[in-house]
Amino acid sequence: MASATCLCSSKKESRVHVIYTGGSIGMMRNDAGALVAIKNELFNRLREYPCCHDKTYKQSSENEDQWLVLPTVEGELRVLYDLDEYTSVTDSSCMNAKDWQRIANDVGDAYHRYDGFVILHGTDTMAYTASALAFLLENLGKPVVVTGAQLPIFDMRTDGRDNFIGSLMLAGNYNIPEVLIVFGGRVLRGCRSTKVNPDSFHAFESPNHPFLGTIGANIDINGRKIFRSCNLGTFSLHTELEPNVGLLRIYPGITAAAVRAFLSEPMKGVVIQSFGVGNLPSNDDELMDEICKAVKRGVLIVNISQCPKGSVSPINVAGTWMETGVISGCDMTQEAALTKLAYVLGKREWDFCNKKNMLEVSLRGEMTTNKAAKINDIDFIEGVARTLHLSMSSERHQMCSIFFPALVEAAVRDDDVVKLKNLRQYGANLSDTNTEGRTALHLACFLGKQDSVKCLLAEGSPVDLTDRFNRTPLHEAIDSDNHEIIQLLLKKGAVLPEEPVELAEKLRSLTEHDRIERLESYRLAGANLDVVDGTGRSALHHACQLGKTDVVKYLLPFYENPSIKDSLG
Ligand code: ASN
Repeated sequence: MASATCLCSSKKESRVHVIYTGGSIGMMRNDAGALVAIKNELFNRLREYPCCHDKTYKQSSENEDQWLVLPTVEGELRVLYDLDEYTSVTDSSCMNAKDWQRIANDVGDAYHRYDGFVILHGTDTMAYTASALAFLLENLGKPVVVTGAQLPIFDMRTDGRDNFIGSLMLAGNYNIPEVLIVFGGRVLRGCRSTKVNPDSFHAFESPNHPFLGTIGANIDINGRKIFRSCNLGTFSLHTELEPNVGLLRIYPGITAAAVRAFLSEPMKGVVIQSFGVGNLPSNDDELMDEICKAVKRGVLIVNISQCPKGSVSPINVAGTWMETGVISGCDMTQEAALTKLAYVLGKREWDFCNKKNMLEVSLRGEMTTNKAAKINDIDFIEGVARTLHLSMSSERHQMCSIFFPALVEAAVRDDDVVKLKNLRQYGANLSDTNTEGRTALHLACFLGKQDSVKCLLAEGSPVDLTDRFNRTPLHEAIDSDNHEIIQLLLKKGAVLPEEPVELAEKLRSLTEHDRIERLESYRLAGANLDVVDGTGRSALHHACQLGKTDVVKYLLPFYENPSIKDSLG
């Protein structure tokens, strides 16, 4: 057993909730040998199978009749399980999004009462259900194992018993926070799985991701392959799925009319299954035009390959059709791509841009992409607080005072105003000074991050604060020759604090080095260009003396002081 994933606890029992939705696994044979569903029989029959229920075990539970108990396994917790049999157990080929939502709801309702879940399901659409559940069960912290069988669990020759018992062992003993498929001795990520064989006991493959483990003589879990989200929120259930989504498999000779019909209203999202690395018949202008028009209408189009193995590779795609706003589905299975699209489109709180971004990143380990979903700053702080077991507000306050400056600085560097506002709402003081007396506004002006400057000024950051080098945000804006930012600061009342003699010195130096743009920055910041130094000489005097023709041409119009003009002749 992989200790990294085994539930470490002093308890001796774990509790698993089994939901029987249908499929061959729970069917019985009638006299003619045909498979039939017999209502409410599964629980009672399992009770009579010693490998599925240990009648001798003395439970710690008061309500003993509710539970079945797996026989003891050396070194593992006793798995107690109860069973919820759906009233209309169904062949999985009859299931749809409503069934996925129902299962998700039932797991959500029971979430805090169990250590894990097993969903008994038909094999035909199992990978769709497992993928949908992976998205609907947000921030999952427990295993949800979907399993089924090619042959009923009560047949003499069956894969059902091994699949069922293996799933129970996994759900009750392992801390794998994922929706899994357990089938034929394989532990697969649900949203990476696909059914590849209607007869074999190894009916499922995970073509673009290694198995998470195997169940043979031992249960071996590859802890490093388990998906652990960056998002540190607690478990929540999302139940809305957009129904107007579809899978369009391209084939040689497909007509533009067929594509148009498929992409037309009310379709909101389509997964296109293209050829090879993501190719379409790009020589068919009419067909390609239909796709462009759909993208422009706001239909979200995700491109995946018909090849079960490998990934769409946008740079190798023939033509430029993906550049019109089509999203690469990378190496997603069709099941994951379709259910992800329905999930993302069902997120009413996300705007169009956010939905598109979410399709481009891996949310549950469903695809291989180099774009990672960014960890949210607030989740980061909460995560550190949890890891350090900080519960007192003084401790959290101290931790925040360490992290906030770095996070505010990072937000300014990215010119990310949303982040800045989130941080402020979470308690960060955007006007704080660092050890050098500098604020985020100093940095934003220095880096020329205009949106951050606007945001910080609107949040009341002091406009004229001097750091320990006597520099204000206005100095930073001047030194980066950012004229827009200079104007923003002046509007907020910034003034150049220079003494005339000091200013004259600076202007002289700029003149010597032909720094006309910097002279202009000073002028915009309110500097008098005709200010004179201790010897009564202005920048223009110096420019004339040094023969700096361009500087003279620049300075002349600003010279109001008649005595200077006189002295220059
Ligand atoms: N038709 C069945 C189903 O998907 C197949 C099975 O479970 N083996 O429900």
